[in-house]
Amino acid sequence: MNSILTQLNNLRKEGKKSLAVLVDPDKITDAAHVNHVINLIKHAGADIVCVGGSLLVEQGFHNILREIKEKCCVPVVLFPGSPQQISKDADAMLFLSLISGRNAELLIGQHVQAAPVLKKIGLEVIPTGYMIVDCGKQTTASYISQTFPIPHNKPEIAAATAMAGEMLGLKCIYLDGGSGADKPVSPAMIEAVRAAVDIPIIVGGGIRTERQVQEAYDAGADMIVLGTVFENEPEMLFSLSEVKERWSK
Ligand code: 1GP
Repeated sequence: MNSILTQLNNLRKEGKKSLAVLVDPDKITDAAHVNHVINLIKHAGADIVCVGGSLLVEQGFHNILREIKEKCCVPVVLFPGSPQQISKDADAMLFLSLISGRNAELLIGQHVQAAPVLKKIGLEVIPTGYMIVDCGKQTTASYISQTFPIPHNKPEIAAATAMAGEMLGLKCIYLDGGSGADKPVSPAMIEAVRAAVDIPIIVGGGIRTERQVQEAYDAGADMIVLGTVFENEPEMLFSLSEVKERWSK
């Protein structure tokens, strides 16, 4: 089977889009809830399940991940908030370098701790330039990382940052307004980043409506990530993923 990164690159070449749902293991309360989430993912057309969070306080991460992997038919990709969220049960991991910030631990420090473990378990790593964007309120990702987000109305900063990330060898860019953002990353910023780099662009944070999904795809996002809307109104996944199907036709 192709690696997840190869799949993303191939879809991009074919002009197709993808949709990921983000599952925060802390927000899944019991087995019935896990099953409900898995059923929705199966039937609503998500391409990838991302699992992780900036701050996990419950102990269920590895069990929930295993259960999702066993029962779900789509690839499971780790979106880790720390090296504790590494697992051989996933299909791949976004190896996040927080290039919008200047916190050395999140640019290279935690990677040094994680690298030997990742090598040992043989997990696919996707070197990802992670960029936190100010989308209306301070988010957990921004607070926990102790970094300033890129200002919402500064697409040129985002473009230059993404460009530097690509030049450093990163293989995709994740523009993130942060979980529960008031508004998504602007189409103008996505367009500027799209024009600046030739690698897949993932966009998440604050995306809740068909129009926002459409705008992100139109602006150049290759994959969008839905977290909060999936937690609060899981059935919305059906209509939001239809936008992807329509776009890709
Ligand atoms: C957060 O991009 C993800 O890192 C998803 O954000 O929860 O706002 O959908 P939401």
